Amino acid sequence: MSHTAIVTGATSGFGDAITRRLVAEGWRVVATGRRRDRLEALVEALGGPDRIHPLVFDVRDEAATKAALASLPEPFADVSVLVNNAGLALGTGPAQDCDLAQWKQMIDTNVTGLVTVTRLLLDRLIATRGMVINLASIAATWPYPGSNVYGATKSFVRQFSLSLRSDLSRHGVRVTSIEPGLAESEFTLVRTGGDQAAYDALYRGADPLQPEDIAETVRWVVSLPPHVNINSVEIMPVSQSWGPLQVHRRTPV
Ligand code: NDP
Ligand code: 8X3
Repeated sequence: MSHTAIVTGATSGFGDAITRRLVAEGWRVVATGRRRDRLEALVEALGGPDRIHPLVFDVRDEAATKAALASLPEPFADVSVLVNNAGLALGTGPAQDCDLAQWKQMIDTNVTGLVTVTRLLLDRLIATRGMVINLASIAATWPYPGSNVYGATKSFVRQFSLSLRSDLSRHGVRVTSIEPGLAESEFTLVRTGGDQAAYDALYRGADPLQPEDIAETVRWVVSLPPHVNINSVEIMPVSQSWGPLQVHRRTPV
């Protein structure tokens, strides 16, 4: 494996923390996202263009994604670790109240975008006997009211990760699905359309996971010897656990 990783969605939250952690561990990182100013700030913060290469594209735009990945200069082109982190949730309401455009944006980003980046990099990952790390979610496994399409996109990511394993193991390529629970990041502001009160209420008193916890998990996964594959990692803050299944009763009973 070369020591070059690509991290999608590096402009905030998990992707930003993963990029910082990998660079601190001596990796070269291609950091991607739509917000150029944030990527430029990251390059500045992490010591300049020798260690980190910014790549601005929207994962929903196949042509732009293809052009961006084809433009990578050496040694950044020699990617051996792909961290598919870019993604989002939009909305918290029940399915019957949801906006179809938001559903499609989640599918286009979390599913189609992730698949596009993966397919475009597969030859390089096989050539380097590399690794794919996908950011799924506990919502892939544990549905909750309002998880509807978001949860379904993450189920896709989880299952795609396991299926990729079956195709790639003969090439020595490892695949891991990381499935975090409650984690504090801009994710919740994006999901709620910038509702700071909802953000504060969700995390208050919960000691949620922090992006650095996910970065530490990625560091651990990439540091394991080449014969070891972590298939999936489900991570929650201690404060989060399972409730009873809900029962909706007719009224009057
Ligand atoms: P953030 O909102 O902080 O970061 C999301 C990142 O995704 C940003 O860098 C954003 O970059 C990028 N992104 C979103 N849409 C696109 C797009 N169309 N093209 C390119 N990049 C895009 O969220 P988190 O760091 O919390 O989330 C990262 C991943 O982890 C997501 O896949 C999320 O579903 C998952 N996750 C999050 C959890 C949480 O509770 N926070 C828990 C479990 C999983 P930009 O806007 O610059 O394009
Ligand atoms: C984010 C975690 O529980 O909000 O994927 O769906 S959750």
